[in-house]
Amino acid sequence: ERTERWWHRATGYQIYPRSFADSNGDGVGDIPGIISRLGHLADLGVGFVWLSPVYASPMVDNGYDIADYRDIAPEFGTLADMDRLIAEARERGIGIVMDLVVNHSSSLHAWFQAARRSREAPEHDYYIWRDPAPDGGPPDDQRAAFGGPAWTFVEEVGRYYFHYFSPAQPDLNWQTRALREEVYDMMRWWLDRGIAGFRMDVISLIGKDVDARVYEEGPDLHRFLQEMHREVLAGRDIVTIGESWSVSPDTGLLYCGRDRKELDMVFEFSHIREGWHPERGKFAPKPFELAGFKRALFAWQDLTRHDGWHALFLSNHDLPRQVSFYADDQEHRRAAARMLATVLHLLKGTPFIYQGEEIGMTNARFDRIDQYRDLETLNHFEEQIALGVPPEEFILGANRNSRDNSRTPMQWSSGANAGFSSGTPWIEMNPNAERINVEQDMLHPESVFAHYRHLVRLRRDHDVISFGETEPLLMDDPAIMAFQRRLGGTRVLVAGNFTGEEQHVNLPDTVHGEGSCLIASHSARERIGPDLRLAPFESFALLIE
Ligand code: ISL
Ligand code: CA
Repeated sequence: ERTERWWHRATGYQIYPRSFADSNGDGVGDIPGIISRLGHLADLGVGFVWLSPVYASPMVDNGYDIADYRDIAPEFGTLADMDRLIAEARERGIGIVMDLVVNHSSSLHAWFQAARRSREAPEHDYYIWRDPAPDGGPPDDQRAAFGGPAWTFVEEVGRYYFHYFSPAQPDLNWQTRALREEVYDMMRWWLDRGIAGFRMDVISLIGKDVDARVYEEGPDLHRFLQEMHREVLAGRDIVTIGESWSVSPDTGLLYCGRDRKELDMVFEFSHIREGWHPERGKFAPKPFELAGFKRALFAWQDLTRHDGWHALFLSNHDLPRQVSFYADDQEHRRAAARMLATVLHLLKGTPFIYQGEEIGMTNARFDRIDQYRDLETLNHFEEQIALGVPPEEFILGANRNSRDNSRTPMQWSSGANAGFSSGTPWIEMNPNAERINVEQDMLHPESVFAHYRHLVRLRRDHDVISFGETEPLLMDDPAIMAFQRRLGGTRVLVAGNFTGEEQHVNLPDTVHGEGSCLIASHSARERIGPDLRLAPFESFALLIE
């Protein structure tokens, strides 16, 4: 059976360092800023922080382009600051999980600089090179995820290198043993500094076979993850979370099954993709449908019933603010934010909170392309406009699903720049910062923060929440998400209304009963019978023993 690990009862918190807290007024969040806000995280009760990249980087992709894996970007601080963050977080019982970005490096990394100078350099084989086509053009027509061709030419070696993302992010060649050794060595170096684990960026891409155009879950993925486990992870009391855009219930346990010796859990995106346009992608608005979303989440609950583990999230730095995307960021914002938290955090798995989510921060609205900073959005804008898409139409889709609308700075107070920075923030603040911020939220009787804090504690204190089985209810209902958790004779009944209208709900007789209210957004509930009425965006959980 399962041995209990610390992260089974913990809640994670994602910090996007650029936008969290700026200590020196240059408009960019930094590590001393994070240290100054550790009290906020301790108050919330989170067990660990997933820190988006803080390594030395030219910041073409805000740090997801690493130039030195063993140093910190000067705008974020120093290695000494990082050590201090690890130590001070630890004193508060919070582990620091680093972002491991090893599908690619920055083109400014010393490895790539050596690789591009000579075919004979040992580092040349750390990257993926192909000869030009007979006409001198790229080897083939593969495209990069951030727009443009996936191949860029280097004069000195007369070859093209492969980049799944931007040209500034050349893919590392995992087939080269020496490269893998370098990565493992670097991981051990960080673990020895006392970090609590890794979130592994697009890790499902490392086994790719470029010639066969197989990127996700390529033939060597699991061989490499098992090797990494043997060489680095085994025997350490850490947590590992892989990011995989392709993983499905069919392949999930290959990453995180008990006997696989690979990862502890994966960020999977099936529920997220439910909100995207099936053909036209993330920049084409599409109304959200709850039924498909529930099917996706419950399929993973079912998968992880006896083996593996579910990483639970709705938002991150690549995704829109959840209250805006899935619920209501206007009239019912507080109830909606609390409802989304209730139904996600009471599932089985490890929940993640994206900075600002705990106060119900909303997507910022941008009207002009020059308000955007993200290379993905800017490149897609160019491409779409060239294809004849009207700019206003593109901006509409971008407001819904671009990465920047959720990357605006953390809103701490009603002061200048919401207490984020005394200078000019690197990206515009959300204009609602004066109203929606940590200070204001904590004063409010319907505090979103207080609701999250409560959920974090419930998970820590109740076995049924950490380990109980999940039984979906009303699976096809387009308005309500409801389920039961069960462990021994204890059950928890959870329900949330995803609409702005009152809903009349008929739960099966078998779940009716009386108990104690664990959490509620409206008035406390102690009994469930026929014809349950749920107010707009109401949510609650009832413990029945
Ligand atoms: O959100 C996405 C799907 O269209 C992509 O923008 C994103 O690249 C994908 O989610 C993978 O994300 C991770 O790797 C990228 C980095 O830009 C993202 O921030 C990171 O989370 C490349 O390192
Ligand atoms: Ca700063």
